[in-house]
Amino acid sequence: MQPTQRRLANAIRALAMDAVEAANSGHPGMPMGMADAATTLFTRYLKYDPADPKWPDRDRFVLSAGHGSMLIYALLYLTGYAEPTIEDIKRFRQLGSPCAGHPENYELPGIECTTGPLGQGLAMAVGMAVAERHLNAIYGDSLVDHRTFVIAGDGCLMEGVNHEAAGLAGHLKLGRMIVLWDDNRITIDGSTDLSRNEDVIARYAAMGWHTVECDGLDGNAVARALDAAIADERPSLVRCKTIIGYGAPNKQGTAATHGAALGPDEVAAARKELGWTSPPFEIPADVAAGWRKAGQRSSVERAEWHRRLAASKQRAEFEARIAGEISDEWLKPYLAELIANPPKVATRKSSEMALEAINAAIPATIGGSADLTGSNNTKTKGQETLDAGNYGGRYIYYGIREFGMAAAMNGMALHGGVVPYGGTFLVFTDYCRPAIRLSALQGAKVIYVMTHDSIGLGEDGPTHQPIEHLQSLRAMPQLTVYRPADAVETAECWALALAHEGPSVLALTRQNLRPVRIRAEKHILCARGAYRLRGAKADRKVILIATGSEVEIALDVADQLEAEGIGADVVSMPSTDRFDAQEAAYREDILPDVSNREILRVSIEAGATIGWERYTGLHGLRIGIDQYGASAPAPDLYKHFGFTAEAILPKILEKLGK
Ligand SMILES: Cc1ncc(C[n+]2csc(CCOP(=O)(O)OP(=O)(O)O)c2C)c(N)n1
Ligand SMILES: [Mg+2]
Repeated sequence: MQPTQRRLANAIRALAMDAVEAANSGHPGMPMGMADAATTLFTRYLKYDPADPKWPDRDRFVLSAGHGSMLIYALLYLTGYAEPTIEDIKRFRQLGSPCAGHPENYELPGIECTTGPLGQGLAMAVGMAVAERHLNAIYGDSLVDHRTFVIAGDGCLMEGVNHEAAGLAGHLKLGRMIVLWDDNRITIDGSTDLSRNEDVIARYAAMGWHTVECDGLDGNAVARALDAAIADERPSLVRCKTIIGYGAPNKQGTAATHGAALGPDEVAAARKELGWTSPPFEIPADVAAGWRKAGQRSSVERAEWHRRLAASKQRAEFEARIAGEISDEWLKPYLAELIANPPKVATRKSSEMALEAINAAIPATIGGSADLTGSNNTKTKGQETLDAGNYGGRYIYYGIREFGMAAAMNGMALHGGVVPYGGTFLVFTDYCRPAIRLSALQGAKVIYVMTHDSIGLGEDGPTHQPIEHLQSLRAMPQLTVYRPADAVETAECWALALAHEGPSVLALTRQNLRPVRIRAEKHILCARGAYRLRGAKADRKVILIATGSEVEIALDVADQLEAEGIGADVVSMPSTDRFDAQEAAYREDILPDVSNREILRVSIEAGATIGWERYTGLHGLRIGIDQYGASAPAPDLYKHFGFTAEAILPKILEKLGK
């Protein structure tokens, strides 16, 4: 006899209880409450094949309520993915197990994105749904035709980012996105009545979503709701009314099941309640077979898809897109142009110029800005708007939704086939920060175009002038920060960002800069992170280390030092991250023995000085700004805060004892 849907769902409940019990840590309530809805989704709707977790035309499933990670681990195991194994599940939340506390995309191929920071899964799913429609517009239904499903909790729908994400999805009419809301009316602190009285359904409806409600504990009711969601052209919110910890007779419906082991007595009582007689981590043969069969549902469809791909004229191009192949052919001729005709422009303008070449050569890029298109210089000529009327466009007006934009870009990058870049002011990386962190953690190839990168932005004043931002972003692991000094460095940094697997931040100026790279070079000098832009002429006593807009000031300082017979190297350091990754001999050549007091090291960057002692040594000199800026024209601010050769020179001479 076929196991009932409820019996299949109870396998999820049992594994969730058992794994959390073994770890004495984790969240059984959410998987137990949503087990029936998830079973309906994975046995009757979701298009996926455990034999090929990366099948490009699979439906995407995002567990936005990432604390319920045992739900996805149980589903992957039961449907027949190679990983996780039951041994992995037995070691849930232990060192070395891919069944981490929250789902990590780099641990298991079946996990589309890292979730746990509530709300961001839903927001990343919006990006996945955008990427799907965009690629569909290019490659057609025969190659790209899939949906994006999300399970979100009360928490995901309270976080502010859900508003940005849902607003964007509604505007873009992402009808192939379906969110199942685990409406259990419980969060950690207790009832949602403690903190929420809004009408979530009305809110989503107001943003252009289709909404439908169902009993989330009744698999057939969930199926009817999903049918309605699929039939509607708008994105859908499926309200699944559930009971947290369903099946645990004494604790269900309470916050006690949210994030703690149920305890042996309650687990035994739940087994009785659910009619589940198997010992921990054992799945009865009929249930295991039922799940395996569900996992094979799409195998024929996948085979047919491969036949269509093999016959497609677009096959090679499609495969290259999905593999993430990026041409760098644009770079050489473009650099030659710059050297022939060095422009005196802001690096935000240099970035736009580089993008003209990049967007023409690389069809995968999708640009955008959080309502600062004309300031971030992110839109190139002929770049069409990506919207509900033209999914084939390559420029997204994200609106004033920095966090939503960054999270959507993560989703786009993780979907594959597109390379998203998006802009705002560098100071508003604070608004994007939780998503930038997830870009870094997940290794998502997202390029952040962050302009107005210092007090040099001028009159907008301290609220808009980044101070601590550069150093705080550099502190983030697996994120590469670039601050180029002119058009040549900007082009090089763009090329490096495009070639890199993970995320990059480009910090770019509002104000015009003098070209500092005026000779043709054999190598991409920025690849080393820092390089000697100009060597000392007199006996070297000083090394000036500068980034971005301050490199031209360092050159002026060096001129004046040399005039006094003091030799000074000028090191341009567009990326501390890349410099730190160079071999010791190279680092030593550029910055010999930092403890050596014979040479004074001076850092010059119009931002926080914290961290620069790493390159100057404690005895070095750090020229920066450790206070908030001010509102005035940029040249006045540079003078006021001491960013002129005239102000810096005496400080160096004093340090040298002259
Ligand atoms: C951004 C963020 N804030 C806080 C948390 C900590 N946290 C994890 S689950 C949770 C409660 C979520 O409630 P809900 O989504 O209703 O999940 P349920 O209790 O129903 O499983 C909180 C506050 C988090 N993971 N992410
Ligand atoms: Mg809840």
